[in-house]
Amino acid sequence: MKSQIIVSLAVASFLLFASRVDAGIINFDDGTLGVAVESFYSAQGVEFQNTSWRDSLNYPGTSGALVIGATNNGGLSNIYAYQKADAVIAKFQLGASSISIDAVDVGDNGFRIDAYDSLTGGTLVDFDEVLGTGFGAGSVDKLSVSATLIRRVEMYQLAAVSVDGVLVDNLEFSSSVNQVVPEPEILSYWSAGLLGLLVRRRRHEKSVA
Ligand SMILES: [Ca+2]
Ligand SMILES: [Ca+2]
Repeated sequence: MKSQIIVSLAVASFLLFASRVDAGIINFDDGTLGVAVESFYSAQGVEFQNTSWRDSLNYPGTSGALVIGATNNGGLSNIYAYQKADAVIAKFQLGASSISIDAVDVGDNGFRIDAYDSLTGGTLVDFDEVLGTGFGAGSVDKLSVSATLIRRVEMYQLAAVSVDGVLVDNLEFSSSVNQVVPEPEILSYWSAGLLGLLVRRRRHEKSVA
């Protein structure tokens, strides 16, 4: 009976810890202004490409002092402006089933997020887009994509009708349960528990023999 309880606890704790890598939120406020994000959030399962921290300008809808924008924006005079060829890219190691971001200050250049099923290339599995007016002062739009498996998202302005820019903040993502891969330390924790159980059982068998 006791060993059954221990097994149940081991399995329950394994599932509990495994589910922790199942979802995440990144507010980008732990970075450094002007620096490239790249692999800064790889422990949370996300790697960025052509992405740098930018000043949030305390615009409504942003969190804290920092947001993200394109490292290389194709030479546009506004560092908050970038189009499809210079998209901000996020790659998900485990694969995500739903992803959302806050697009702040989207004006008539619009903004779009494309979701793909591969780290490079692949098939477009979902997209979301928004179009504002003027320079988009005060606007806050949550863009979201969902699919069975998303490995990469690309974010960019739809058009360049003006020098207007956009601020991207608060990335939220979740993975479908069958794509959850436990971290190595969780596996070792779990196997140590099982080993302890086997030793106990042996001792028990010896004592009754
Ligand atoms: Ca932020
Ligand atoms: Ca704007």
